[in-house]
Amino acid sequence: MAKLLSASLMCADLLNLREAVSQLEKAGIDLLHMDIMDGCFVPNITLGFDLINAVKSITDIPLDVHMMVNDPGRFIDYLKLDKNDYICIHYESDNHAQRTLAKIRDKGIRAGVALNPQTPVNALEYLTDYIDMALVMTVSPGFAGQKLFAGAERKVRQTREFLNSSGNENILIEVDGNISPENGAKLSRCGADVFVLGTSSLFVKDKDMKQAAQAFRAVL
Ligand code: S6P
Ligand code: MG
Repeated sequence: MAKLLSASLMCADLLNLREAVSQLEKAGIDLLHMDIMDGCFVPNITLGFDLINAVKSITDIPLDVHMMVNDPGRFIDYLKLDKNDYICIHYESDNHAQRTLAKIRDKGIRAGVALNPQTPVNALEYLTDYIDMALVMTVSPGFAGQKLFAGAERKVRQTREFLNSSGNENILIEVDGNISPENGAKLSRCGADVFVLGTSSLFVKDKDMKQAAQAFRAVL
């Protein structure tokens, strides 16, 4: 499966987002990772629906929306996305995750489910018919600049084994949190397909984004 790079826009220069998107296009980035937080499910607030829809209107790079909000089903209609985009909701945030995932798919958008570090892989078991992507959090969500959690490699390996042995090898595994080139290389070998690039790789002061993206791809 092709390996995909997803740039985390909350780590970009928020006062120059149009320029950041244009640079990411030139760098050949595959997806734009958009973090939505509500200050309740996670202790932070980041990108909002209007901003995300505005970014969608200026680029052809598909969006990879990561919802870290309680009851995400309430908000799906606010996002103006299409068949190339993803919306990931957290398993832990939704008592009716199956219904919400089906709703995302009914709108013609790709669906994903995200797991916090301590959530077991078998949470995916009855959701595989409703998802295109499993987002394995490699840090507890809420902030950029954290350290990879101790079980990250084992969890990605287990997730890949679970998906392959249940006939779901087409479901992508995304990893998010402290994805440096070194951690990306390790997690790629464990079976990760989509890499969220933030302050550990792409958004580093004085670093050229195109070169950083090329260097990251080279280690996968
Ligand atoms: C935060 C959010 C992430 C971060 C990304 C930052 O929980 O979901 O997408 O933006 O992890 O990357 P880094 O390299 O600073 O950890
Ligand atoms: Mg994220």
